[in-house]
Amino acid sequence: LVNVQINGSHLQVPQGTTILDAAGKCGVKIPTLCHLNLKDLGIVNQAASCRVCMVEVAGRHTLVPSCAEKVTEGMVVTTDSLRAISARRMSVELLLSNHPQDCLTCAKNMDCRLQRLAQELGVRDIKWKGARMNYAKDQSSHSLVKDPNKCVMCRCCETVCNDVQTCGILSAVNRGFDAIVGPAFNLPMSETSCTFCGQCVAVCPTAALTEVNNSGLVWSALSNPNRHVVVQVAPAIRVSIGELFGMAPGEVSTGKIVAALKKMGFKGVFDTNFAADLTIMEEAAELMHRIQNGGTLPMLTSCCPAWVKFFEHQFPDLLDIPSTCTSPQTMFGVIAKTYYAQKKNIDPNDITVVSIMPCLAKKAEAKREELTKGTESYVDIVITTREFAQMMKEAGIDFAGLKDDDFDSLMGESTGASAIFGTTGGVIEAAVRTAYEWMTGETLENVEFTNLRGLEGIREAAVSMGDMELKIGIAHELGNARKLLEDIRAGKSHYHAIEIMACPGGCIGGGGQPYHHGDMEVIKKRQEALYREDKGKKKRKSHENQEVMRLYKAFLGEPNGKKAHELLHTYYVP
Ligand code: HC0
Ligand code: SF4
Repeated sequence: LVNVQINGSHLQVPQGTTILDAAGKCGVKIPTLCHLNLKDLGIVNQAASCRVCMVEVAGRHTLVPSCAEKVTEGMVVTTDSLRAISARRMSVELLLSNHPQDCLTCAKNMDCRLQRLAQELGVRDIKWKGARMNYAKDQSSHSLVKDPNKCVMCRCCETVCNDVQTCGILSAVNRGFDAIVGPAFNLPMSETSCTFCGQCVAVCPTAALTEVNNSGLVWSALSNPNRHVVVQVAPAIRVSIGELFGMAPGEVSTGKIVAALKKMGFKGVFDTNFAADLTIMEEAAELMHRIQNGGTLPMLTSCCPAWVKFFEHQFPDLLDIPSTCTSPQTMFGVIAKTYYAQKKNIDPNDITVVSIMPCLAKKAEAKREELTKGTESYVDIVITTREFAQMMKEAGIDFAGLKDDDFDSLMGESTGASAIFGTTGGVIEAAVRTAYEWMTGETLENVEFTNLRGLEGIREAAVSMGDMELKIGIAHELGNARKLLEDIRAGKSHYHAIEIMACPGGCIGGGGQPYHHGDMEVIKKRQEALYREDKGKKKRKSHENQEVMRLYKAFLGEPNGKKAHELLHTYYVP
């Protein structure tokens, strides 16, 4: 332990602690901008570039960045001297002098760390006026918008993209005044190997990286009397959206979401969980088929679109191992424009399918050529949890005060198995519940496979199914996925099935979720809520979903059969 003194308080901290963390331990908050500490991953952004956390250390002539400087025995630190405060304010003023000051109309208004710092440090005037960066916005992708003029060079996005996701899309380009973080040669994002996971957006302190906002498209569809607009809500939304209305992380608000969507004028309010049960029917059938017929193993889950992009870009030699099932989002769109349209006697061309997803990659997924059959799209508009919350605010909906309502029928029923899709480990647990009963012919009494649960980056478990041991691997975050994929490529993988989700914790930590600033406690609360949802359901296996059963009987035929294949399966392109 090391003895230090911070603003007059004496404390002992372990060797290697930064001044910033030591100060936090004695209740002294040092403002930061570029600092990002993903504690659970052991990843810290080492940029120390913003110079906002400067403090005085006795005996040193210059101020030091507290995020990078480690404490030493007997160190005496002052964080609130006039010199430290002035230096901090000057750093913020310098950043602002080269930053568009359009806060009122900025996508991050009230959610921007630079704005908050300016407010907390009482910046009232910017002494430096002069040239500004003048880059074009990159709006080349369906998922994210990059506005380099708002880049403050904190390099949080770079840390996440390189160290967590191992995608290596973002790094510092250009020098001096023109320096920004972007892809090599400042290529448009759509021309890079970006997976659109959106984790860079999730950690960007300003609006240099934001989602493509589609809420305007939803409002115009809703106001068009000729459109029959239906909506689906992903599993992970219900445990996070409350956070944007002052509710605690993990409070479940399914009924309020339905009530809000009905108020907004959707003609059908449906559940992606219904489609998740449908996905399990297809995926479990495909897994069984592969096991029983000597097909390619391991089979990888394929519902996470950032993960799909990742293996297409990085492992083009392994395109035969992912399941061919499309995601629940896509399956929902397909069923809405075929079965639902028929049942309701509506021309599919008059239906607009809106998805509410915790994910930016889902926006790009909806536009994938393989999933749109030419020009006709199955999912028309995708908005994130954040965009949905914003729309409710625009409409003056008092979310927390809404009375619960129920999803509409035909595509509204769901089981506990689908509830857990939103967390890492959930999809494979759901698949195992169904595969177990189909492979053994026995009833599965205890549906909770707790050894598949948790938040470690890579997990594994074996499940006995009659005389077979099903070996399962699970990874979340793409860097962890890469390790499992490299083992497969090297012929060293012993799994039958692998679940992969690109974001920390799975969809509950998606790039479109309320900002959690790398706090895994928030993710844990959302995860616990999903498992509570599952526990509270009478039916907890996807094949017990009666609406799904009726869909097969009346329309699809057999799981993994001919029609199901035509409509619900896809292929991958390198
Ligand atoms: Fe997910 Fe999904 S579970 S990817 O995380 O599989 O986004 O919530 O909607 O499609 O169901 C996201 C969440 C989904 C899909 C489902 C899957
Ligand atoms: Fe990297 Fe994901 Fe951001 Fe693309 S979306 S730049 S892969 S972090």
